[in-house]
Amino acid sequence: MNNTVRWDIFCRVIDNYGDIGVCWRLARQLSLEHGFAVRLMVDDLASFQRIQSDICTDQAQQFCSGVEVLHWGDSPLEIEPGEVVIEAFACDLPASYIAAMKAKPSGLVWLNLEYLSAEDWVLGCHGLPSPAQGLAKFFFFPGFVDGTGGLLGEQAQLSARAAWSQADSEDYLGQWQAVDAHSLKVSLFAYENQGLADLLSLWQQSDIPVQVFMPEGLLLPLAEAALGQALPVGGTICLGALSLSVLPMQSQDEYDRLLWSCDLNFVRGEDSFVRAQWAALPLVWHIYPQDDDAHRVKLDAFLAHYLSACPSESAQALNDFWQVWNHGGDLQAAWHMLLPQISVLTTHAALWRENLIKRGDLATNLVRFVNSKVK
Ligand code: TRH
Repeated sequence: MNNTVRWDIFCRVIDNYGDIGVCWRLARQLSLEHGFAVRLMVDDLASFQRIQSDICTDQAQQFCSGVEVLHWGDSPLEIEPGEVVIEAFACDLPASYIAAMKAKPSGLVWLNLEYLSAEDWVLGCHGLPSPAQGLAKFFFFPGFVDGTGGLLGEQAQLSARAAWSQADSEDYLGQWQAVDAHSLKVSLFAYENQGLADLLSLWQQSDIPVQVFMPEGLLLPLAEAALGQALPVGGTICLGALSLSVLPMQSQDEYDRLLWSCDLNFVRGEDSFVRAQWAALPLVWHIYPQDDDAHRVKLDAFLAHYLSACPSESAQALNDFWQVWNHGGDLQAAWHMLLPQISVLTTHAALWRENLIKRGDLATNLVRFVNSKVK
């Protein structure tokens, strides 16, 4: 396959930034690293612009980082389908596009890119065909183990991470607040989390300085309520041992640099969660909450994998903190157990990343899978 092969990626933004975050990362990588002609159809350009500031919200068609971006609106999409079609997160392709796919004589591979989960059933479903509209559609599952599609990870970012130094971290964080060599540096990205007030309170009373870098978003109103003051984006407040900077939304690549620069990263959803693993530093995951509590099983499934080779005291501390952060409980006690384990958890995070690298990245695995299906 080469750059005469077109990949079409369809993305519907359900909420937040993860849907477009995953699709944009994949689109860029397929174009920049694999040399394909990539077209990204997305229904919400405003959300897209939040993570890629040069996206214009009023353009039906535009080019960005070598990817053709089309606004997926209500009117029928009259385009010739690509050779590879990716439906992200079962977003349902437009009827006009499916009709054009059926009319295409041969050589089309259609995949549904699924949500990330560490549950065992993923292994049995990854790569399976499912007849749809008279065409074969394949399920492609990201994952953490052999037999899944792996995780999205660009070669350029993995190399840049490896070359990132202590001085780079200080320069990066120094944009927001002067870096204290003896502080704990924390990035804080999560959904509305009822534990936030307790966390901010215990950081204020901490024995060591805690420097927090919080992207603007869902946590901001909660932090303002907890601290009883407005927190302007771009500003920093100091309360006891806590210094808290509120960051404007960064590009995806800049957000990676934030993760590489901190000692502990609070992340959420799917894509920031994966980025924190590539950052190879201790992380706290706020999983996307689901109505039927399905997220509890997903959280435990990941922890079982992630902590299987971690020293037991550190594993227990991280497990307990994640449970309290996600489901409530005594955050103060959990924090005091976690803090002394940061150094062991940093070593563990580096080993985890080495294992992920061995499994190959998702885009490369996807290209291999598609090649195996091309007749
Ligand atoms: O934003 P998320 O919660 O996204 C999602 C959605 O809720 C989605 O419906 C759900 O299915 C999925 O999670 C599991 O969290 P996530 O996945 O971490 O996506 C955030 C994206 O935003 C990610 O690509 C990183 C990016 N980002 C930036 O580019 N700049 C920033 O400053 C920050 C904080 C994030």
